[in-house]
Amino acid sequence: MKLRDAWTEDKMLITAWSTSPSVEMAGALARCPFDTVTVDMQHGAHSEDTAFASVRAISVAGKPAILRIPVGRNDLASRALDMGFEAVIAPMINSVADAVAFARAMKYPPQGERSWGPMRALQIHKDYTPERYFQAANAQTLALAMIETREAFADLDGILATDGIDGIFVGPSDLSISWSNGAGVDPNNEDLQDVIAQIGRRARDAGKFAAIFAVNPADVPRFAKMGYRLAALNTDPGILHAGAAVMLEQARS
Ligand code: 3PY
Ligand code: MG
Repeated sequence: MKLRDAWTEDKMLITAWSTSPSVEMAGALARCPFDTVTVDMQHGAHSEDTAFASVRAISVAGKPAILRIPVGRNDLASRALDMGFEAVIAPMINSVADAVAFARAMKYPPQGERSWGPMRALQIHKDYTPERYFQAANAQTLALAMIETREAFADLDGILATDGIDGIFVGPSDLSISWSNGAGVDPNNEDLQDVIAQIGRRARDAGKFAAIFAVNPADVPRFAKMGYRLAALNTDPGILHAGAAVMLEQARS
């Protein structure tokens, strides 16, 4: 398992974000120079079939894989680890109780209540025997709790202090909706930037990883200065459009 080791080098990692229910596309993203690929089952169109096949396609390219589960699907969090994903992002963790339930699904006893059965993970993480996997999994797999509402921000210290939560992942779009009491969605909202900076700083102070979704490439170095060490860079259709725009501009010039 590679993600935690890469992260402890204290460099900004950038993840591709796979929303198309295509194993080929997830594999192609992994062959691009991203550090990792996130498969999105919350808003992305991935099914369990395409997500679980994607983890293999991503690992064949030598990259760690992350899964975002749908809201409250902690059963899928355990299952994602069994399939070989190294990290799970759980959306809408709005309270300590949400964080505890997610962490318990992610960690083996005594820390949590993940049930044993990582047979597919062992095919992907070939360096591990079952016993070594059991000993390493709680420390190596990453539980990332999404902070994307006012309620989550109000409970941030408790969420950060939750045993088994390895880091937080900020969702700026939902946070902007919550922050404006539903007036609109604007992930670049100026008023939010101080809040985003504060979340990054408080996560680092608590010894937890800070991650965030970046709509624009220029946001990534800005977030790095705030202490974030993982940024998702747009989504697969966004990457396709941006690449096509650059290629077509050159082709038509
Ligand atoms: C958000 O910005 O709300 C997200 O969930 C990013 O994926
Ligand atoms: Mg969101």
